[in-house]
Amino acid sequence: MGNKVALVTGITGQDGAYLARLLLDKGYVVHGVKRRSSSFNTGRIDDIYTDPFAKDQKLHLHYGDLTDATNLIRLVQQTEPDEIYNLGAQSHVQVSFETPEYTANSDAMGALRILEAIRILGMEQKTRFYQASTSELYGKVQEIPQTEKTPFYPRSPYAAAKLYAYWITVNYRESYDMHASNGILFNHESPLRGETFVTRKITRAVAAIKLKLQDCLYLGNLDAQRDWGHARDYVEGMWRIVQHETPDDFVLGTGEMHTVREFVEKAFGHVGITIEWRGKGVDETGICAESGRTLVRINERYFRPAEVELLLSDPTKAREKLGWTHTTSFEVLVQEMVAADLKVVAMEGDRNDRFE
Ligand code: NDP
Ligand code: GDR
Repeated sequence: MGNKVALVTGITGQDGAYLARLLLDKGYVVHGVKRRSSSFNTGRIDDIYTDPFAKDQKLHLHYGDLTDATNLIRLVQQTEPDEIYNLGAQSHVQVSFETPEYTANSDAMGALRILEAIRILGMEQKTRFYQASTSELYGKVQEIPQTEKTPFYPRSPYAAAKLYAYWITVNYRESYDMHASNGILFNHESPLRGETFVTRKITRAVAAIKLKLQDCLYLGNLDAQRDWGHARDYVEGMWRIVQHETPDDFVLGTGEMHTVREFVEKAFGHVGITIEWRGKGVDETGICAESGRTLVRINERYFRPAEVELLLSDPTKAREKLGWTHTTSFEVLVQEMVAADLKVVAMEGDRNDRFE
């Protein structure tokens, strides 16, 4: 038997970069879809894409976009994948309030376009499909902790678009006997996390403040609670979902949650700064206990029109059926991200204010 072939949308993102490494390590030929961009957007995978012309190159990149059905059909036809991982998305919840239609087009219709490509090409029995579903589907709290059976209540255009993608995946599985599965993944982070998600925004700022390149970190809702794991663990979970004999939907998470405030305290703690909180609501500030300087302030622009206050997973099904569990603790995750950003920020110098 030859190498298995995987097609990955969103390969230039955080999860795409970790998943591509995992699949290459397992001997796959990996085809990744990258968007045309006016500047380089392959920074996260450059180290595994060193020589595109090498004879034994197992990673291939193709231009494409989830909003372009013709492109997706052609890519599926050309690459004949055994497995498709649909990780591509406009993935920022707050940005989705500003670009709701585009978010629906890429995140909801994108999933449909790939499923249709598989069907149009008659590949329902050959190609397995993974949809990057999200704990954002749970939105407004209906039940804690959240399982595969917890009702959904999306709270953003992003979550509403992902709700469609979730159900169309279930529907194609039931209608056309396809191996199509959803991973309902809780927040997962890493040094490769996008700079405008809260964890990376915090660890970058902590590094820049420590290196005296930034004065203050501006945040929104400090009380939000999230179930944060490491992306490396979660791409292993995605792969296991696709290998599972029967297609199904699985929650992946740590079963532990923390507030944004705790994340801030932990991150500063790793560079030897103790944060003391003063005031309430928009007037709350984080003060450096050692120097008395104000290092954290609240800015209303980071509050969302509708907030998801807390997310907490119950990943029992994944543990029992897939043998999957997270291996990186919250403590180690924060430490790894701060350590990585100390290096990144030192190299980039005083340009950190771009990442608000
Ligand atoms: P990122 O934002 O880091 O990556 C998103 C990827 O999608 C990038 O490669 C991006 O390209 C690509 N993309 C965006 N729009 C399009 C489009 N129209 N056509 C093709 N590709 C596009 O996200 P993550 O890696 O963190 O997440 C991966 C997936 O998992 C996403 O679908 C996300 O919604 C979902 N998810 C993420 C969770 C998390 O905590 N990280 C939790 C649950 C679900 P470019 O690099 O050019 O911007
Ligand atoms: P989330 O991640 O919305 O959970 O979506 P994000 O890190 O953006 O926000 C987490 C929580 O932190 C609060 N917050 C802030 N968020 C940002 N980005 N910037 C701030 O300054 C800030 N201050 C407080 C937010 O209000 C929120 O409550 C992520 C994405 O990866 C999705 O694609 C994915 O589906 C979900 O995780 C699971």
